[in-house]
Amino acid sequence: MVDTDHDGTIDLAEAQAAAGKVFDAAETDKDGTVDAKELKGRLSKKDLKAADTDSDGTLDRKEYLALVEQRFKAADPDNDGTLDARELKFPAGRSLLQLLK
Ligand SMILES: [Ca+2]
Ligand SMILES: [Ca+2]
Ligand SMILES: [Ca+2]
Repeated sequence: MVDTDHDGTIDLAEAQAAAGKVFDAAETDKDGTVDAKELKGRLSKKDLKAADTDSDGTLDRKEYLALVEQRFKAADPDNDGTLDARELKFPAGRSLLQLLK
């Protein structure tokens, strides 16, 4: 689903496109941000706080996508700019996928 060009790997653009859709779907009260309730367990309280760079208790789209980029980089230890199935199975890859579905 995330792998829109079907090459078997996920690049950052695909991850951010998927994350943007998740953000829009999760953002049910249309106030422009997602709070813990809207995130439905995708993020722990601690992770939400760490990603909430303006400390307003919620994540706006920019904060959400910045977190996706950060997790993408953490999940890409060979630094080739794509995540293959093997990389996605590691904890860092799985924590990225949580933000994409
Ligand atoms: Ca909201
Ligand atoms: Ca915020
Ligand atoms: Ca890689």
